[in-house]
Amino acid sequence: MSTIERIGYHACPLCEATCGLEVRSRGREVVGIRGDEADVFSKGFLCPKAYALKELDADPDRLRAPLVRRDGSLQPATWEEAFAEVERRLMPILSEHGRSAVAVYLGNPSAHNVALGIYGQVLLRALGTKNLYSASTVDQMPKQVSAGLMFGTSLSIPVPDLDRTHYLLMLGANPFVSNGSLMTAPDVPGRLKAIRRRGGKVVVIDPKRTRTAREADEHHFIRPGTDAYFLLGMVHTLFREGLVRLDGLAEHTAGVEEMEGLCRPFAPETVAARCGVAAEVIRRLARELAHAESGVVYARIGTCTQEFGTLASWLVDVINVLTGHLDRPGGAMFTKAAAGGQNTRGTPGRGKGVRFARRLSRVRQLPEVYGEFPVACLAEEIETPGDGQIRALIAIAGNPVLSAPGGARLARALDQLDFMVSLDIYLNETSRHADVVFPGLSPLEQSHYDVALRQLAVRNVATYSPPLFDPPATQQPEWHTLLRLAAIVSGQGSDADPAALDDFVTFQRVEHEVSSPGSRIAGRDAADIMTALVPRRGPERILDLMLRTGPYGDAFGAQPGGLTLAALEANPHGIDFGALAPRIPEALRTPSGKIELAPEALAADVERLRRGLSREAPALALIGRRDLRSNNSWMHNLEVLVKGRPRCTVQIHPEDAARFGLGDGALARVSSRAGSIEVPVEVSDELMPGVVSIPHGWGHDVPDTRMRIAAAHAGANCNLLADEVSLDPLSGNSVLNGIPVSIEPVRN
Ligand SMILES: Nc1nc2c(c(=O)[nH]1)N[C@H]1C(S)=C(S)[C@@H](COP(=O)(O)OP(=O)(O)OC[C@H]3O[C@@H](n4cnc5c(=O)[nH]c(N)nc54)[C@H](O)[C@@H]3O)O[C@H]1N2
Ligand SMILES: Nc1nc2c(c(=O)[nH]1)N[C@H]1C(S)=C(S)[C@@H](COP(=O)(O)OP(=O)(O)OC[C@H]3O[C@@H](n4cnc5c(=O)[nH]c(N)nc54)[C@H](O)[C@@H]3O)O[C@H]1N2
Ligand code: SF4
Ligand SMILES: [Mo]
Repeated sequence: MSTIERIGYHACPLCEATCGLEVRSRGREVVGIRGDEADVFSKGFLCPKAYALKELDADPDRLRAPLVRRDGSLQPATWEEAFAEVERRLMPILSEHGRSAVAVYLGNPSAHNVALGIYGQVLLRALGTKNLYSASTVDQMPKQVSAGLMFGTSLSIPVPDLDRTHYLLMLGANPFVSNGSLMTAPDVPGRLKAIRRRGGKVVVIDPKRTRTAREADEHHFIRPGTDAYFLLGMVHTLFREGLVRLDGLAEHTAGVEEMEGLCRPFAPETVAARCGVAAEVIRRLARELAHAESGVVYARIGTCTQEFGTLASWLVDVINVLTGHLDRPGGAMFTKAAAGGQNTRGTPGRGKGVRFARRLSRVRQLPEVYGEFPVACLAEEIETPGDGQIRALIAIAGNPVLSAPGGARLARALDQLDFMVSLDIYLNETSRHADVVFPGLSPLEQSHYDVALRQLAVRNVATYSPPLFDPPATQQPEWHTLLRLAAIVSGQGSDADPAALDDFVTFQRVEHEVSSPGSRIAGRDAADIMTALVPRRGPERILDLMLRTGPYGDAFGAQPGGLTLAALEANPHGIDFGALAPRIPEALRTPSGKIELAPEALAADVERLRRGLSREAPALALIGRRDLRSNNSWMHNLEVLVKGRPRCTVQIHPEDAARFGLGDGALARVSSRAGSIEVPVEVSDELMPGVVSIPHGWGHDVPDTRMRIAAAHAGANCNLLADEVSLDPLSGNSVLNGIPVSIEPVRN
């Protein structure tokens, strides 16, 4: 064993903050992880989860060989056997029932893993299924819908210019714990504290007095699911008090008058009772924001996973526009990403925009959004017989049995499938249902570039991390696995050569690029470009293509000194392209070439909001929460993170605890229309009275998994309380916050 210590740099792939890590190793063993002080963006920051990468890397439960179901149980198999089994089982389903009989589910890590991101799309194209599902419809889809309609592409989501703002109004987010989302910034806590240090103000709206709320200047409780009312009350105030000030945005904005009409029924006095925030507070916050030297409204998952998720997401940016804070330093700004940004491609300032509902789901007739159906439809599409029924599933880096509503039903449905494939690093609550499981790699054995998250960063930054370790000889990188699956579903068989396939898909991509009118290499020779990419292969080759044709790229010689992957390799701590700069109108891709303030679909949904005005709040409403030492459902097999007091508890206000006869530490049964779970009680005056909180991602007490530590810290699955029926109609996003529940002591 080598005694020489090696130092390598790698971006943390766990959450959206993208911290740079310094990893010390001896041979194949990680001996230490700390923040990379020289990282241009994270400057040494990390959170406790980063240390757990060492344990994740070494976790003996992590899968290291394919598994194939034989005689009812999953058994280790060779790669050839596993691909052959996929071909043998999947091809008859495709030929007998068509492409859409095979569904795909994409989980959250596919947004953090460049191989899965790029080659997952290759598989999808080869498969040609209409049945695509993902974690997006239990997360941020509402924001993608509202941003697409207003600004023209699915990731044209303005982010708060955290480092320069003087006023931040934050709803439904707890970045002291989550480290931020749809707002990529390492050390959000530090950046929030800096706002206050420079004399600015932070206001938090949340049904819980969270860690973030405690660190803010002001916090107000809000009834779960009512943010759209609160925000419309602010819009109303802006118009009523003459605070609307578009300045330079005026000539680029359509729909201001419509917006004025739409907010009329929602005076602060009218919405106050519904949302639980006093009219005077709503009015004052509107004035403060309008008068702030620079300011921004930012909202995240609490405002998305609710029945008015798309409306709330939209109104956030409506306020940013009406107060003149959009596209201004210190306001809500558009990142200009080095790679992959749709709003850096094509004709600047105008585009095709977005279209939804091009088809409807078979059983419930729910509209498609960005090519996917709500994950809440997955179980019924598997269960319901008839033409178009889903008969097979490919699950990639996802655990919908725990992360989606109605997990028990979904688990039963998965067992009814004729065939299921999982790509995962664990045998867990979802992959245990598969017939073939392909293992992923340790994050440290993979290269890393955040294609998606860098499009939402609060600075324009690019960082590439090469793999720190070679994968074991017995393992294949995930892009190989995805290419070989693509070959199988396109009829080339299970023994197709990944290298040849990779040449083919890369060449297709290059051809598409040189024939795209707006491309920086439009009209160039595709073969020349391929030659310029030699000797790279796989994700690196495509990433190099994306970077070089991106806004900072060298455009293959046309812009000498421009960005290339080689330049990133030479700068392991990242390259900083500076603070966000104004991008309106250039960033717009709407057909009108304007910011659409009142898109028809959103305006039409305001009527639903009006009808709900007089609705009473449920006696008890369930919300979710995150924990600094947890990451959705899959970091629970690491002792460093799960040791200590149980994390999966129901938090409840002392008055409610007394009312329902619940003591701290007692076991409670929480029930909803959909189901019932038992969890220990944690009495906490941080909760709004009438609101209880349970984190998601727990419930590891099912058989036939291989996560020994997680099983010993099982917790309960709160998504058994969420149902498949409640969703935001515009985005298909599930309602996971504000679920009416009852609670009672469990008596032994
Ligand atoms: N009630 C409630 N439910 C929620 C939420 C909530 O706030 N409340 N949040 C929602 C949100 S925001 C999200 S993003 C979803 C997440 O939903 P999912 O993506 O379905 O679930 P995860 O728990 O992220 O599961 C990730 C899976 O990927 C595997 N994995 C990790 N790394 C890799 C890799 O490199 N390769 C491969 N192949 N696999 C890998 C893990 O083992 C795990 O099985 O959950 C949602 N569910
Ligand atoms: N440690 C850790 N970090 C993570 C994750 C993790 O699991 N653990 N998951 C990652 C993922 S996938 C994501 S998407 C992000 C999410 O990042 P965030 O959006 O910051 O997510 P949360 O920390 O769950 O904060 C959501 C807040 O919304 C509040 N809330 C609930 N309902 C409502 C409501 O109706 N209105 C308002 N105004 N507030 C409400 C909750 O009380 C909670 O404080 O975090 C990422 N980072
Ligand atoms: S904040 Fe996120 S990216 Fe940074 S170290 Fe923690 S988990 Fe990793
Ligand atoms: Mo998420």
